[in-house]
Amino acid sequence: MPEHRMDAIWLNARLATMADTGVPYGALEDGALATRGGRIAWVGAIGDLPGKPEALAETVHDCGGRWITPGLIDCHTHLIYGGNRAGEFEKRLEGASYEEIARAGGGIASTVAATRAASEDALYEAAQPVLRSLMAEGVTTIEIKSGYGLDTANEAKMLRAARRLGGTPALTVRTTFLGAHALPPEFEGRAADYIDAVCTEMLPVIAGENLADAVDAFCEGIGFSREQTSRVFEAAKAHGLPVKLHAEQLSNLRGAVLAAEYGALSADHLEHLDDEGVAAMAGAGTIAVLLPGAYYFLRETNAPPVDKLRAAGVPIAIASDSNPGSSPAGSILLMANMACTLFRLTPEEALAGITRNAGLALGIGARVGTLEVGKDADFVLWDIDEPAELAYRIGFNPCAGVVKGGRARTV
Ligand code: DI6
Ligand code: FE
Repeated sequence: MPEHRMDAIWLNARLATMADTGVPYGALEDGALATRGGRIAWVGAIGDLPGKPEALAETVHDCGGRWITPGLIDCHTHLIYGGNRAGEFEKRLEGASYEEIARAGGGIASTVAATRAASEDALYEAAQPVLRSLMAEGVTTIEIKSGYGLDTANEAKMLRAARRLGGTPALTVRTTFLGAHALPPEFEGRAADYIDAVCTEMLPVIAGENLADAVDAFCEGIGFSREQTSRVFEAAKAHGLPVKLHAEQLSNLRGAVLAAEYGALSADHLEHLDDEGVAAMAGAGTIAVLLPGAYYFLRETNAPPVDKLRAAGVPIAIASDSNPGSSPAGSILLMANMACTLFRLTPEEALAGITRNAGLALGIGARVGTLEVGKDADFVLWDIDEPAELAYRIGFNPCAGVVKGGRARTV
C-alpha cells in the first residue's frame, strides 16, 4: 500500500468549503474530499483526483450529491451551569427587565447559587442534553465559559466539567475563564477586592492547572468597569492567555476599544458598539461575535452595526451564547437564521459566522472552520439543495451525518 494512501474519501459531494476562493461559500460542485490521520488530505473536483478512488483510499463513501460544510463551531457559550431560569423568564414576561432582576439579586446570581451547589459530575451531566442538541446539528467545536462559580474552587469545577465534555474525539471544547462575570454575594459592595481575587487568586490556579484557553469578562453596568476589565486583561497577559470580552451588550462602555487594545481574539454581543469601537476592532483584527439569541430573548431593539463592521472588514462570527438567563439556546442553525432575520446578515455570512469566523474567534482558525488541506477533518453532510437553506429554515435540522477528526460520529 503506498505510503500516501488516504484513510477515506468522500465522493459526489457539493462542497461549501467556506475558504476564501472568491466563489460564494467557497463552493465546489462535483467535489471530493479525502482524509488521512484525522486531517483533510485532499479537496477538489472529482475529475482532478490523482487516481481511482478505490486505489487512493481505504474506504470510499458516496455522498449522493449532498452538500458538505465544515463542522459547525459555536464560539460563545455558557453551557455549564446549575438549575435553570424559567421562573425569571416568567417574571420578565410580567414586565421586569433583565437588569432589574440582576440588580435585585436574581439573574446571574441565582445561577451562581445553583452552580455552587452542584457537583462537577452533576454539571457535566446537566450540560449533556443541550450539548447533544447542538451536536446533532453538526457542531464539532464549542467554546464553554466559566462564570457561575465566582470563586476558585467553583470556577475550576466548571472548567473541569467543560474540559471533560471535550474529552472525546467526538468534540473539540475550548474553555474560557470568565471569573469577572458578576459580583459574588460575599463581595457585595467590594468589586475592586473581587477583581483582585480574580487576578491574584483565581487566575493563577486556573492557568496553573491549564483549565482555560482564554480569559473573558463582562464589561457592563451590571458587570465590571473598563478599569476593572483592564486589570483582568493584564493578569491574563501575564499568564500568556488570550482575551475576549462581553462588550456593549446593554450599553456602551467602550469595551470593544479596550478589547482591541489588548489584541482580543473577539469582542462579543456589540449591540451598542460605536464607530470608534468598529475602527479599533478592525485595526486589531478582533473578531465580532454576534449573539442573536440573547438579542431576541431579551427583546433588545438596538441591533449591532453590521453594515459598519462589514465596511470596516471586521470578520463576523455568530454563536448561541447558550446560557440559562439570556439565551437558553440549543440550536446553532436557529442562530444562523436569526442572524439573517434580525441582523440582516446574508446566509453566506451567517454560515461563515458559524464556521470560518468562529474558528478565528477561538484563535484556532488554522485548524478548523474551512474545508482546506491540513485542517482537522471535521465536516457535516446535509440534505439540502443549496447552502442558503441552512440559515433559511426555522427549527429544522437537515443534518445527514457528521465526520469529526476523520471518523463518522453518531450525532
Ligand atoms: N451576557 C450574557 O448574555 C450572558 N452573560 C453575559 O455576560 C448571560 C448570563 C446569564 O444571564 O446567566
Ligand atoms: Fe455570553
